[in-house]
Amino acid sequence: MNLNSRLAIRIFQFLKARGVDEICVCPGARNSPLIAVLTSNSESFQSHYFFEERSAAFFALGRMRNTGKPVAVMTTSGTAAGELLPAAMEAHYSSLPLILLTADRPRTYRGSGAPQAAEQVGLFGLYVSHSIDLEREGDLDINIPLLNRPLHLNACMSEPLIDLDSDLKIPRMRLERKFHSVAEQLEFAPTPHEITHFLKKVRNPLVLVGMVLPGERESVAQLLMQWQVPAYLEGISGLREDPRLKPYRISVCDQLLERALAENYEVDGVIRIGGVPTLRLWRDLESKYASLPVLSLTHTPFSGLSRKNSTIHGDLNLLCKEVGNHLNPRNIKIVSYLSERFLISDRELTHRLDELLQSEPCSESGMIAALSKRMPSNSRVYLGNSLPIREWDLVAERDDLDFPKSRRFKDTWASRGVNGIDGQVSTFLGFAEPGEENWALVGDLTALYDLSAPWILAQLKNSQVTIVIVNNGGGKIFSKMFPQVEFQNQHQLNFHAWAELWGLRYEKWTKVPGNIEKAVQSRIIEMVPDPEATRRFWDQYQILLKKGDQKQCQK
Ligand SMILES: Cc1ncc(C[n+]2csc(CCOP(=O)(O)OP(=O)(O)O)c2C)c(N)n1
Repeated sequence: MNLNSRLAIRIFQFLKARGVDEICVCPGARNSPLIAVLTSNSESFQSHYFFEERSAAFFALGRMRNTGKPVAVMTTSGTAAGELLPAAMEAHYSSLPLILLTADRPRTYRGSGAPQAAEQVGLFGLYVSHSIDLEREGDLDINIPLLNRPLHLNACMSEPLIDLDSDLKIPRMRLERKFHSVAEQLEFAPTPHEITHFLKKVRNPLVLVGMVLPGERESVAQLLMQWQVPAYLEGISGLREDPRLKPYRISVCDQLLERALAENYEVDGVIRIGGVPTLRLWRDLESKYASLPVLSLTHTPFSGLSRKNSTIHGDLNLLCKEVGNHLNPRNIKIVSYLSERFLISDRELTHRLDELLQSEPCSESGMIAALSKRMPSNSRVYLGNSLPIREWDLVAERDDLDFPKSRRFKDTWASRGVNGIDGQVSTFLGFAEPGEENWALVGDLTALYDLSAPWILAQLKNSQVTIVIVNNGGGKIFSKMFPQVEFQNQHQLNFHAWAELWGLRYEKWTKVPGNIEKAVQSRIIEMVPDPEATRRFWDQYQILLKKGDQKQCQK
């Protein structure tokens, strides 16, 4: 047996030992030795076959979020390897253990410019914990840790490429290691002094909850019920619709601090739980509210702010327990008394917002609100960047149906690591769960970015998905930011032919139907909002917010 097969076997042993069960395979000649070993061992891994590496890597992100396990994506050499960079960046900031397995020509080809020979080692820069160059099985140290971030294995394959004895099996690994969660990997230190100090000192806190992993949601809910402080819950926190949190829930994200102040609740500290929040206030904390203290409790190591703040990261189950008792208990009663009017006024504003949505059912927000109400219960929802996630947070249905027996949305997720509009459909397809209602809501440019994503659907057994494209004719997020229409890449395209290409059902909605059926077959729904209604909605919404402003001025 020559070097290639032995190296391939070693690599697969390494992956198995780290809990990898799924590999996204993008075939080419250079990675043929790896594929030959893999196909002879089809019982060891579930393989998903792609022709396009970028989609494959984004799909792997969705699988990791779905299963909680690391996933490998394997490519041939050259630009194929480079296609993995965007997903590696997203995995880095989302703390997902994506394994990038790239085949390469032998080391002697480096810098030669020979066909399909490129400088692959170090290609992913800071976005991988290690970039390991492998030419022989002995090069792969089986003890290299897999952290919650990408890892690059670069496998040099010499010719002849395939030298397998038929039906060669991957020997069982002696070292059986399980995938370690963040909590297991990190030594959990006692709560640092600055955290306890922050929690004891803050009098009028505001909590912002970003993305929380499903296994950590109950701990966060318990913490919020214990604290009873006003909390803004993003959709991807999975807690937005939790009826137990309704008494403390702030529903409208805009002008939060100004509206709180208008009701005499002067926020003197922000506590963020989970991922970096999407709402505007988070950006304002850099400038307009740069002096406001911020404490972050998060499962990723990123503070999400360039200025001074306190960030502690680890398993939120542990963190919530640890910090729960540190908010000054005397404060809890005072805070709920002081924040009462703020909460009431937010409920009034939410009520007026809901009326507005009903009066403009053909506006973009009106359609998203109606869709969220009529979606089958227990749907798994994936939200694209950038307007869909923001509009969902503002207008989607907030109240659960029959908690805890049934949930309105079983899970809600988005890729908020680097907020890219690339690979969104592929990530959603990885996130989709067989036998369940899987819904994606993405913008039109976002969909256009990932046209090859449905390729994998044919390999997903029993997975029905619904991809809703909000086709507003370009990057409409920019219409709110810049006067020049050039930013928007406006277009007149529709997605009918795209659905046809992949054999998907197609519907076009200019108004959300009163009754939405469960998906019996994967489908694409093109939602085309009325631009005039959308403009009227935003104008009216600004007026609603201004009324709050006037109240503040009067004071
Ligand atoms: C890969 C990538 N390129 C560019 C951007 C910058 N960007 C943010 S939003 C956006 C437009 C999105 O348009 P669309 O998908 O139609 O959604 P909408 O404007 O309705 O939110 C762009 C280009 C990005 N986030 N990611």
